[in-house]
Amino acid sequence: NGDVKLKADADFKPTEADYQKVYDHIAELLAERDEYEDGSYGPVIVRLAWHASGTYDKETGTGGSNGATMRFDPEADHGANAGLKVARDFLEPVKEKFPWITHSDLWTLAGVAAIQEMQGPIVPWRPGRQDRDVSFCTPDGRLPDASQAHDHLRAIFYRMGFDDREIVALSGAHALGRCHTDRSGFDGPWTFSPTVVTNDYFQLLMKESWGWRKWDGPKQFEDKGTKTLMMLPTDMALVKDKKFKPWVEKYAKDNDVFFKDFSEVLMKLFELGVPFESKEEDRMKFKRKE
Ligand code: ZEM
Repeated sequence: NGDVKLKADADFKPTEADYQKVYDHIAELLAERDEYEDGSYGPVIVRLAWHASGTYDKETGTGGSNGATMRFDPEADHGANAGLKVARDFLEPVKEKFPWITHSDLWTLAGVAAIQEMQGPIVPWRPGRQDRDVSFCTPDGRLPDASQAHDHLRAIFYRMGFDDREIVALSGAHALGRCHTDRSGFDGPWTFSPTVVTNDYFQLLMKESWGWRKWDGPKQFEDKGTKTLMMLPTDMALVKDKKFKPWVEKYAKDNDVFFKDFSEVLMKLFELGVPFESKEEDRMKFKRKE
C-alpha cells in the first residue's frame, strides 16, 4: 500500500502533484459530508486556518500558522477557538491518509481548498510549516474580540502586519458561515448564501439597514428587513470608520477587485510566521475539483 510506504520513507519529498492529491481528497470530503450545517464544513475549516494563523505577532515573531499548536489544550481551550475541534476532527482522516504532511501545512491547505471549493478565488499556497510542541502555544487574547470597535481591530491586525485595506478584505470571509450561541455566544449568518464566497457581506453592510437585536445574548446587529442576518460590532465598525468604509464600498461595487485582494490577503495570512525555505515563486495553485 502506497500510503504505508510513504509513512515509512522519511526521505519522501512531496511534489506539487502530491499536495494536489491532498487538496483533491479534502475537496471530495467537503462534497461528500454535506450533512453538516448549511451543507458544508467549508466555513468552519476556513475559520480553523484563520485562527491557526491569526495569532502572529510581528514584533516577537511568535504565533502564526507554523506549529499547529491549537492541537494542544491551552490553545484549543481559548474562548476564541470554541467549536474548532469540529474542523480539526474533520481533517484527521486526511492526515492519516497523507501522514507526510504536517498538521500546520494541512490546516492552511484545507483553508485554501475550502475557499476554492466554495467558489472563491484561487489562493496560492506553499508548504514548509513544521508542527511544534505545546511550549509554542500562544497566550490567550491574540485573536479579535467581536464586541469591540475599530481601534481594537487595528491593534489586533496591525500586530499581524496588516493595513486597513487588508483588514477590510479579510473581513469579507464573513460572507461564509455563521455564529453559534454555544461557541461565541453570537447567533446567525451574515449572508443568505453562507457556503459561497461572494462580496455579499460588503453589499449587505452598505445597503441593508441594521439595528440592535433585542435579545438576551451579546450585543449584535440584525437586518431590519428579514431579521435573519447578523453583523458583529466589529463588522459594523468597518462602515462606521472613515478609513475602512471606502474599502467596503469598493468591494461592494466590484467583486473582481474583492476576489483579487481576498486571495492575496489570505495567502499572506496563511504564511504568517513561517520560516520558508522555498521561494515566493514556488507557490502552488491548486486546481478545483471537477
Ligand atoms: Zn470570523 N468570526 N472574525 N473571521 N469567521 C466568526 C465566524 C467566522 C471575528 C469573529 O469574532 C467571529 C475573520 C475575522 C473576524 C470566519 C472567518 C474569518 C464568529 C462566530 C465570530 C464571533 C463563531 C461561532 O460562534 O461559531 C472577528 C471579531 C473578526 C475580526 C475582523 C477573518 C479574518 C476570517 C477569515 C479570513 C468564518 C469563516 C466564520 C464562520 C465559521 C462557522 O463555523 O460557520
